[in-house]
Amino acid sequence: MKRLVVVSNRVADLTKTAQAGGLAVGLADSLRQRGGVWMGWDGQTLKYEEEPEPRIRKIGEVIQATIPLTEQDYAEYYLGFANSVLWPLFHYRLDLVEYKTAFLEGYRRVNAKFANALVSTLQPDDLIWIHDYHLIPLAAELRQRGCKQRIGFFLHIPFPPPEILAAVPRHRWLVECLLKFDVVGFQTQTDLNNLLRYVEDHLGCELLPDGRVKTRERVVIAGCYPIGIDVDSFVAMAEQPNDEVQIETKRREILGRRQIIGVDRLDYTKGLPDRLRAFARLLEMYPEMRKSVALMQIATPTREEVEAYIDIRKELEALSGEINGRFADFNWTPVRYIHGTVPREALAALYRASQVGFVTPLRDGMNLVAKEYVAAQSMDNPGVLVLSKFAGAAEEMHEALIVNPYDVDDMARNLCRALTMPLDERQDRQRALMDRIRKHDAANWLNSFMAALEKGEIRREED
Ligand code: ADQ
Repeated sequence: MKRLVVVSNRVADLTKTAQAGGLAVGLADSLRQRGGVWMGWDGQTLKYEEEPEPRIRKIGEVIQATIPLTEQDYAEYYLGFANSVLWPLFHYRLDLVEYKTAFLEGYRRVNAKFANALVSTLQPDDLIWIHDYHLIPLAAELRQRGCKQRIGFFLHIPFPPPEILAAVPRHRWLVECLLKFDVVGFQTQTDLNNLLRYVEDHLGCELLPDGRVKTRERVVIAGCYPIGIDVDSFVAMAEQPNDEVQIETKRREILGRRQIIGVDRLDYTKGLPDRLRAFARLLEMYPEMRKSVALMQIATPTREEVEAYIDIRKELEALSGEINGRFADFNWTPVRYIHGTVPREALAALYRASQVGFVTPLRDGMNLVAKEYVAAQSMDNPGVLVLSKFAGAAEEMHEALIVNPYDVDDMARNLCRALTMPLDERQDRQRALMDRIRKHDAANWLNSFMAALEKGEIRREED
């Protein structure tokens, strides 16, 4: 079996994988079986003139290789090109793109640093798997250094239509970089189609009948590999009793109250302000819902140095205060807004104790919260998933109540429908959704991508 080399912006903590999510666990297991390397930034910013050697740690059969960045790299590559250009651009938010030439230079410089650090650890037979938008030029950099190994890329976030992509300078270069990989994987068919349309219209590439892209140098497999969760381990976690959540749930049961739950990184792509407005609209449109339902929104802070993230935090705090001010009673708080992270075990128990999972991103690569919510439900009395049509997950999770995250009234109506849905319909939907998340679980994602990378297998479009 060939060794696997995984590269991502940050490295998962390989000593703590038992508590981590399905993605990190799956990749780490695969690395352990095959032996391999996981390389990424160590999260530190240091002052240096000469690039330091990567820091190597051996954890069982896996080598962890990390490099530090400079303050300038962090500002231009991470906060700049990755999170102020590519992140908004790929989420169709041209209004939030802040393009600067220095950001592009920083992005190229850091990708070159990754390549320099990586080449010294590579063996001729390695399979290299690069993750996400931070590292699009990495295959090109590696090829320049003589790397002949098979290299795959998986994009965790959406890929925009050519009309949006073309608005950013150097868009052609970005896509040409993607075509230096042997395999390019996307979350959904929509993302894949966007790439295919671009390479055909802007680069004049030939699309082969089996779906591969022919360039002057190589034939690239471009495929759709929807990411999933480790369903069984999430089910097991949700079935574990959690004292604090149980006490809270009992109290709600006595009072006859239901709970709607939202769990997200605090990001403008997640549609949080309109989600809160939709909940307020539910209370307006259906006054009988007052005092009988509450919204718990857990939002983990991220990228707090980027302006757009400071704004969204302020907006949400103001909105939750406003809704509570308007509707709260001495013994009922309609919105519980938690600005922080909840441990995974508590999260699983909270999903299970909530009658509605409310997942309304304006645009999302996949959205694993939607899948976790379904995995956490009990078949005896399952909750209902209300899901944005713009989450990648909506391409497969048809039995959720699918909503338009820009339409507050539509979301309010569907919340009401979810809260009043009869048991047999909830069970039918739950059964079908469980089948789907099992079919597209973390192992399936990993195996199908690895089959393309290792054996050149082409994945056929499924239902
Ligand atoms: P994210 O944008 O981070 O991921 P998501 O897929 O929902 O979005 O994954 C978030 C993970 O973090 C989930 O496992 C969730 O449980 C956890 N999480 C989120 N908020 C939390 C909180 N407040 N407390 C505790 N845990 C929390 C990116 C893309 C997605 C894509 C994934 C995987 O943006 O579209 O699905 O990568 O490819």
